[in-house]
Amino acid sequence: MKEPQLPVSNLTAALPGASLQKACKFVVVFCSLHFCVVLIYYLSGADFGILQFFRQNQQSQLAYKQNYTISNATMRAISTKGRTKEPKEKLRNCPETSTLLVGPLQIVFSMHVDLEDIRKSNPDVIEGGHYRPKDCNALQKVAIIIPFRNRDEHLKYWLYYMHPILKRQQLDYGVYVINQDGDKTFNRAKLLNIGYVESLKDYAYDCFVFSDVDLIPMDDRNTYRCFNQPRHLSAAMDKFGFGLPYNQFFGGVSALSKEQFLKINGFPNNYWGWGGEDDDIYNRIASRGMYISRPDTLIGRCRMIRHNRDDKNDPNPKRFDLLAHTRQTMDSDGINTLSYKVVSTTRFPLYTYITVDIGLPH
Ligand SMILES: [Mn+2]
Repeated sequence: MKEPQLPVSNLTAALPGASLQKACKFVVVFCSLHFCVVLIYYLSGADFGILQFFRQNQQSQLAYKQNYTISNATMRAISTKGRTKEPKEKLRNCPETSTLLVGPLQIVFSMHVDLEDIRKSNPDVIEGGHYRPKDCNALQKVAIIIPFRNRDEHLKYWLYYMHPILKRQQLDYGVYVINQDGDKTFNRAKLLNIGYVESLKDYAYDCFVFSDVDLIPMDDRNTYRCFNQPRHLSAAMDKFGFGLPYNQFFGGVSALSKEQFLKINGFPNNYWGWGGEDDDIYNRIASRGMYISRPDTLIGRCRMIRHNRDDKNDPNPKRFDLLAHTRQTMDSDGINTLSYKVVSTTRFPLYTYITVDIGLPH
């Protein structure tokens, strides 16, 4: 015999009392509330418990993946098959040694160079003379600082040769020409200090290359970047028979990281006229327990544009006396006591030009 079917409503009604019904409703409401709270926490990115563990795990996998793509070229070659293209933000680091380098270069200063032609052949250099590689993350951010006055012809050669070299070196760089205003005694080291301060207002540079305007490397393997010791880049100038005039020579082109620069309180501000300031910088470096690193004399070859001594840049007669006391004076004369006025800043297509009033010798 068939059992009598009770209507659903009757079944509910048949349950013992309304209190149980309320309890069920409460459980349902509580569960949905709990679900909502968890969902909100998760979406807002709050880290707790198991979610945190999950995220850390994801990060370490990502770190591993990046490491793997940077460090192992062979494995990369194999793994690129069938791997989807990485989004642009996840560029791999540029290699330690750029593969675009060509080695020895012919450097001559006999031909005519035109700024507009240089600009046209370097369309990837952006206003102010900045460049960064498109297909990899540059290993260093380099500010190139050129102390300057009345050397427009030399600057053209510098820009003509240096932009292509620096691009092949895969650096994230900017070019700063620091022009001393007026026609009073020149002060190279003070202009270099100013270049350090002014370039850092632009961008978070971590390396500073200080270059005379008339020096060009003859080999692009001489990378304009920083090393674990202060670097003397113009290690074999043609002017000195492709060697050094003396072992402690630090003139021409040098590179210091931000840390190395600050460790020696920057450069002296009180060397007015020609000579001595590079030896003072050498003394500062040595007194802080650092040493000079250099490329070998073949890669470190460079050419200087021949020129006569500039006006208002006569040899500084005080330089020997000053040099004898670098250790005693370096903490009270340097980047911590630098004072100057910016007269104007102009962003040219191939360089940033900053004219500064540096005052007079006292
Ligand atoms: Mn010179």
